Amino acid sequence: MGNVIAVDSISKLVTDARKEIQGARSSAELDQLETKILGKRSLLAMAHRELGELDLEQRKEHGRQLHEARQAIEKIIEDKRADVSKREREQRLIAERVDLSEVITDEVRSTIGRGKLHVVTQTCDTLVDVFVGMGFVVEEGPEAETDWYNFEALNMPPAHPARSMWDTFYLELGEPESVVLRTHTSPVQIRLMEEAARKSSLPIHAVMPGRCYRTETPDARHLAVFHQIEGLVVDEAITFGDLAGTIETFTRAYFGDGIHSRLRPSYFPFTEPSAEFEITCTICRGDGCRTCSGTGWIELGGCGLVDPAVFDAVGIDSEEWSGFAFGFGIDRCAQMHYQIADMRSLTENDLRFMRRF
Ligand code: FA5
Repeated sequence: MGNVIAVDSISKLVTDARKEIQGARSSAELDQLETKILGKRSLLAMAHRELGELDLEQRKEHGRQLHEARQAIEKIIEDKRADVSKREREQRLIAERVDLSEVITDEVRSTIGRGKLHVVTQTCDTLVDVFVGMGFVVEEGPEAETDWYNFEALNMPPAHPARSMWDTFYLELGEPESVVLRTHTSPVQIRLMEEAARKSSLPIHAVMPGRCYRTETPDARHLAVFHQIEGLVVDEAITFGDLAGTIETFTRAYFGDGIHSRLRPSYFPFTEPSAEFEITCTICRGDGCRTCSGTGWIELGGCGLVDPAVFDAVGIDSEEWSGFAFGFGIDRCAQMHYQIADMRSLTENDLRFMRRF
């Protein structure tokens, strides 16, 4: 019978294996034992290989016994592994336990880096605070928008040339309606006005911060994913003077003394008249420098009086109500406020840069 393990030794093999396996203290040790007992070079595997030397009857009987032994050992290993894993997990939980009552002294604190909010989030929070202080409420809308909200209700029917002002990411094209990643926060205006018309809950005084997307190649003043804050006021007898006054009040409150705003005629399909609003360049404080191309002014956003066509689209009577809207870049604001030369630094997650704010 060559070297084939004797039948009565098979049960001893299982007994010995059980003893060894029971003694294992870790998953790693168990893995090693599994290879030793069941692997290619194990006694069991050798015995299997030598079965061919036996006659048919013996081979059958011996083969069955070896198979049962292997199954028994596998089961012992499986049970032990469950046991060991459970123990290892308990030990890990104990090791990783955080003592929430532990007192951290200033000395210890100064040695550990503490996380903080991203500078764009900080800027957004401050902008919102300023507007809330001026009596605005804060609203939000979805980032994936239908064509209706992003374009059509904003007085841009399909094929309107002004659509090309916004390089658009399309999520779904066509039927029943295209879905886009919003190119600006202006669709939230439409949602608010529709809701107010439905619930007869005018007037509206709201700001709407959020993320926007454009298929633009990032450069020092543009990102493909950026943030805007939209403002909307719908009330009785709103004038362009109300808009200009709101923007100037905000500019002084946020940027501080010496920084002013000015409005320059512009075009947006959803406002009439429309303007771009600019603030005193925070780098040269109006003297003229490279950043502001020598003009002393930097463009922050667009604004205007709500176009009656937009009121019609959302079901608000433009004879009774009037309003203004504005929208500007939060990243652009952060760039101006902290004098960040290249806007792309905001997305590169370089800790040396992030720690400045
Ligand atoms: C708009 O997006 C209009 N929805 C603004 C508006 C709202 C007009 C309400 C009238 C009434 P515009 O495309 O110009 O307009 O963008 C406004 C501001 O968003 C820009 O001045 C800039 O500050 C910021 N912005 C625009 N594109 C980017 C970009 N790719 N990266 C960073 N900031 C951007």
